[in-house]
Amino acid sequence: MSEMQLGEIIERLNRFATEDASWEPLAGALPEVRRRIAWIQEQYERIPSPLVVLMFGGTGTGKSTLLNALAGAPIAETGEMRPTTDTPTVYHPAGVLNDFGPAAYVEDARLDNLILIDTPDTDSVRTEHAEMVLSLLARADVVVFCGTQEKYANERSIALLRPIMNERKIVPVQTHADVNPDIRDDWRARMIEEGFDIERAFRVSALDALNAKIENHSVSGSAVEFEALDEYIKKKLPPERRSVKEQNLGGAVINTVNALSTALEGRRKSLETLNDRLAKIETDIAQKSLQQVQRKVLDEPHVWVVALAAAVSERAFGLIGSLFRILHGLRMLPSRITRTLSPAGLLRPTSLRGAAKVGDRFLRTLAASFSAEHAEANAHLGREGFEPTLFEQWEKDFVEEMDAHLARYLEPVHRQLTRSATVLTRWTLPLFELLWLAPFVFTIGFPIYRYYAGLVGHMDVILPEAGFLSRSMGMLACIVFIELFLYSFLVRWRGRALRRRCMRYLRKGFGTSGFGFGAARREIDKAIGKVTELEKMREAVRTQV
Ligand SMILES: Nc1nc2c(ncn2[C@@H]2O[C@H](COP(=O)(O)OP(=O)(O)OP(=O)(O)O)[C@@H](O)[C@H]2O)c(=O)[nH]1
Ligand SMILES: [Mg+2]
Repeated sequence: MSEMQLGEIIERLNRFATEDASWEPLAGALPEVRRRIAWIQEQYERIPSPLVVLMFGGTGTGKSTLLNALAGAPIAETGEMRPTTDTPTVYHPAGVLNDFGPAAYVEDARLDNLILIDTPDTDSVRTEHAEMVLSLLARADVVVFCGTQEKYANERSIALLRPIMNERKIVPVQTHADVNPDIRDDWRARMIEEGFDIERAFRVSALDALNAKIENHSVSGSAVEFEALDEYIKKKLPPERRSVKEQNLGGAVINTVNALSTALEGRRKSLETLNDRLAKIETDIAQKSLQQVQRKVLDEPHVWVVALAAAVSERAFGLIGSLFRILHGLRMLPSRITRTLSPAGLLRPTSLRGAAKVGDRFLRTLAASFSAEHAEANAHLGREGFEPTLFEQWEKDFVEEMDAHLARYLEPVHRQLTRSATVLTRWTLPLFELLWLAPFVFTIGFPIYRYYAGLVGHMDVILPEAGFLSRSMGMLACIVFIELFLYSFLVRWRGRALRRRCMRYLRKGFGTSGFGFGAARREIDKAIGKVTELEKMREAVRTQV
């Protein structure tokens, strides 16, 4: 992985981990991921700085002796007592910050881009030594794993390396080569079996090498391979420090992504199942709500007639119009007094908004009837690690969503109602007015015309016979009565037609979305999105490394 790709993937991983998650499996895994990313970013910044090589291993394996041999001077304490080292020795070139904590800092201008650190042991009775090693491991790029014939398969040492497998370059070095046979093949095989990536292993006598260096004669015999190790650590690795560190960081990124994937493995399927379950519950609620709303606004056709009649009487004019208005007012008087008109309130979208409105009360009662469905959804959500939604919150969301739903789907019905009322008043009413006005004008007007025409023409004037007025009035009343009856019938007929139309709108409108679980669904979608992102990241890491 190039440095740019590495930087990109670290940034991506960082973005992934910094977003807050309410989904428990992810939220539980994130703190550790964030800790790891902080370390990765810190090490990423240190790519150009000198390579940090750590002497690592059990007590008495010759770590301090090996460091001294590499330094060519007894800078670290060695000894027969176990353990010997309890303070690290940092052997470093000039210009290096003393930021490895409490340690003996030894500067050597001959070192080039290389810091060698002698650490305490991993396996003695002094358990704080292992802790010290652990904190130093966080800064190491290369681990020189010192082992003797007795200690190379030491579980205490391997246990410290396992969590950072492939995040540090590990170089097994068998010491005491002057007294023990070669165990490197077995050691290497064991390490590879554990999953470590081992490029090279050395076998040296640190003691012989150190003595040769101190006495200033060339190394020979069992110390010969020391020269190769010396060359490898001092000459080969420092110039390659970028690629060594990048490889380490690549390993850390892979491990982090893999750990996350393991934590969330197989969760996609269950998230999708959860989504399906919620969808089913919502469909159920939608259907039951539809039934309830239907019962409320559709099962009683008179509601529609009343609603349309109210809209018509608001616009009515003329004799028939005014009579219709009075008639409607009288008819509604009892229900107005007893306030039993509530269903008609549902037909007015505006009345659905705001608390204490007719629609709101109806919707609250409706919500309360879904407590079982709510509990079931909550149980499913809880099992998948989502925050349960409180009933009060759910009820509030449900009422809001239903309100919006009804407003949306009753909107066209309401428009239709207004249109019908307008047609019935603007076009039909004048026709009805004409129907009584024409006979009236003819009945009353013709005798009057004849009377005046006779006066002018000196003809015989025939006055209407007695009782003419009352008879015409009676006839007029009959006509008006029939018209009023017909008009009311028309309003009633249109009202029922509106009801059928509303039924169609509502059936279409009551889909499955929403119904109080919108927020939970968004959380699930977010979690699915995170799993997808993680899968993509895993794929990107796999192809780039
Ligand atoms: N024969 C032989 N003895 C060695 C070799 N390396 C170290 N020793 C001896 O082993 C003993 C322990 O060596 P140290 O270097 O102190 O071991 P260490 O790993 O630093 O031990 P701690 O500091 O306790 O962790 C010393 O007496 C060394 O002289 C070697 O390659 N061959
Ligand atoms: Mg030591």
